[in-house]
Amino acid sequence: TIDTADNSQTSDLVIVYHRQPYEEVEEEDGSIRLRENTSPNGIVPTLRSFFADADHGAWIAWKAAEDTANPEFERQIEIEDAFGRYTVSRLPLTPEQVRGFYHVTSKEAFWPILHSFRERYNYDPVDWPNFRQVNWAFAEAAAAQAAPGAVVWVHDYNLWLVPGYLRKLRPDVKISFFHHTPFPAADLFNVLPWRREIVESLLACDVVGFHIPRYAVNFVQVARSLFDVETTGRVTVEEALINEGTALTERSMVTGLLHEGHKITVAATPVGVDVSYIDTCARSIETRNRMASIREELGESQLILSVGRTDYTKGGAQQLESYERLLESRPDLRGKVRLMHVSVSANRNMEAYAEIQSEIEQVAGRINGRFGSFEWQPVALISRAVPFAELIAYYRAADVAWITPIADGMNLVCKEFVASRVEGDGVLVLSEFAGAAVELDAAITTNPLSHRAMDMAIAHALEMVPEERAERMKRLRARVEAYDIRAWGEAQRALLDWTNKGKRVPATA
Ligand code: GDG
Repeated sequence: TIDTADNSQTSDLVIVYHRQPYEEVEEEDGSIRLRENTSPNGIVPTLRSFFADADHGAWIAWKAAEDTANPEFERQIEIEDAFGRYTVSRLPLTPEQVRGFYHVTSKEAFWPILHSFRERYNYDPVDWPNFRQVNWAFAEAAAAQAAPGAVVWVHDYNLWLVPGYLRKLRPDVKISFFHHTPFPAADLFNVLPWRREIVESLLACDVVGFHIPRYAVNFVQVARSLFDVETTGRVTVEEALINEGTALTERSMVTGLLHEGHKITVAATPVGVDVSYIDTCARSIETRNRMASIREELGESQLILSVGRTDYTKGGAQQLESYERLLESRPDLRGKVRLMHVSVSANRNMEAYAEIQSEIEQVAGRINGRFGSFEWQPVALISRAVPFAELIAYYRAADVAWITPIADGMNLVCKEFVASRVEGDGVLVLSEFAGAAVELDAAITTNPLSHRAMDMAIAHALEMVPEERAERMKRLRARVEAYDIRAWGEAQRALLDWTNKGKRVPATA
């Protein structure tokens, strides 16, 4: 246990998120400058905004040891920005630690199970003691920063063991954990041999959060399969999360667990996008000019847009195959439609991702070879990251956004597309296996594992009459605007306040 009387523990909100809140860039003279993360659409700015409510905050992230070997490296830096003052603790991790904890255990063992790809699950290379060590380091760093009774907010499966360790080090703090991925049912989750250790750690939290009710329901089922837990509340899922057209819909969920006398709130709060930022960007003169030139180049052709990380969960190859079938069965569409397929790899050095990348390149190459001509290229495959402002111009210029992951915790791309359609037109085709599908009932939902469903959905999208497009987009926009990133922030605050209510009572009360 860490002594809470130590004055260095001054933060009443500690965020444990693997990435730093700012990017470090090296200037020409070799000095290091901090700058905003280049993807303004991420959740990092939202997480930082929580510090506005804290007297002092802290953020725990990791940093590659080759950078931290520099004698001038500061393990802790103090940041003061628009949201207030906070400390960023940077844990130096060696390349072996990063590989073991992130690339192997998180990406090869956990990721496939979380997304129901049992056959991709790779157990053998896992170095479990290494995973424990890295999680312990995060827990220790959080414990060292947290003021008595502070809230510690931990993000994602790569830090699953942090809550349990932290609870031992600091019984006084309130712990909230948010999952950005799906959470599978017991038949699948319990494939993990570390299941008891992981779930016991999660049961040390005060709040365990997910995007949608299905994942919360699955977590409760897993917890009940492994421990003697009682359920303490059940609610009917709010209407905004019940789309009959998806495989992920749940109608009610348990909201509380009791484990060894400790209460855990289970919550489903779907993350949204920064609608006001996207709106401003979409309406800017630069975006409108860029969009006009994209449309001019297209001529009479319809543009189908697909955006996602290169990952087997995102279903890129299956989608391209559906496009190939479309061009095969509908000669009238040849020369009249183009697919822009943006597939950016975040983990180039991992074999599984290199494989999927080459599969995508192969199918795209085959389509262009079979159907393309000097004047018309059916697929434009983009494998490098497109700047966000450029992406918004494509979102605006597209006729159809075709987003068909095999499994996806939420999927923000489809919400960004909707937020960009300020003129109220455009069609969204969305996989029923993306968390977002339970909210977006006005999209054309489809099953990416069914050829027929995929082929019918894209054909329907290309032929949809303007009235139906406008009516669906209106409903989509209402939903995306109402449940934006700020609404998600409010929902988190409400949960954290609930957690924290003991501390908020004035000392005189
Ligand atoms: C995880 C969960 C959950 C993509 N290509 C480019 C680009 N992007 C941006 C998009 C979007 C983000 O990346 C991708 O977010 P997603 O939500 O679609 O997917 P994951 O990366 O898998 O995120 C997911 C999310 O966490 C949040 O909880 O929704 O289910 O898997 O914002 O715009 N951005 C730029 N250029 C690109 O080429 N600038």
